[in-house]
Amino acid sequence: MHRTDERTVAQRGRTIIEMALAVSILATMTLPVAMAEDTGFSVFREVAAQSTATTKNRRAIDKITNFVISAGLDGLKTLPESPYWYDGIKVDNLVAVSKETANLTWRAAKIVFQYEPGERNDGKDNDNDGMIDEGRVVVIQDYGTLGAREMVICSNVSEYLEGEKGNSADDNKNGLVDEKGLCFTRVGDKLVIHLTVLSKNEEGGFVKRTMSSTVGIRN
Ligand SMILES: [Ca+2]
Ligand SMILES: [Ca+2]
Ligand SMILES: [Ca+2]
Repeated sequence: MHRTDERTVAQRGRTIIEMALAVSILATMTLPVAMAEDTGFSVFREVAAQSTATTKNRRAIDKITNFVISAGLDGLKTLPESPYWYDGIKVDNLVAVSKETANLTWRAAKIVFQYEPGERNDGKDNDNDGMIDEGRVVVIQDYGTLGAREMVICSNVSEYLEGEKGNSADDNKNGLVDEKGLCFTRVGDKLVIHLTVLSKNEEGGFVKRTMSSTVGIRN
């Protein structure tokens, strides 16, 4: 009986050691798989955030471009050319066409970069959304009148165009100095529009997307 008990104890001891080894080996095999899956999801989330930012930017710059194309741009012909740039432009917005006379009614409008409500140009994140000094693109209809109305075209616009800083230098080497995340420049008979938007990713950081568009200024 005594020997039998000793064997039983020894067998149990081996079983426990074998189980511990098996768990250890399993953990060693599983860890890289888990790490790979985590890395895979991380890459997937980053790609998804980049895709969202790209879509957001494309929609925004399409809206800006369409607004500019449909406007009267005579006032832009005399704008000083690049390297001058503008974070807003005034245009004439077509608001009505008379059925009887075919006369066109134009009203002044402005499309412009503004800091987000609650955000100030002070290098701090005043509205606690993780972005510093971020802005938006706004169209102001009936600009300069008591009936002026604002319409937001795009939010979370970067304060400066991608790669640029507010340091009196052309950091992103595009010929413009300290240009905003929305900026317009005239190059001959063309108006060039640049836009950088921010989108949050899963890690709490931001993805930047920048696009440009060119519109002919009518003669
Ligand atoms: Ca701020
Ligand atoms: Ca902010
Ligand atoms: Ca620049």
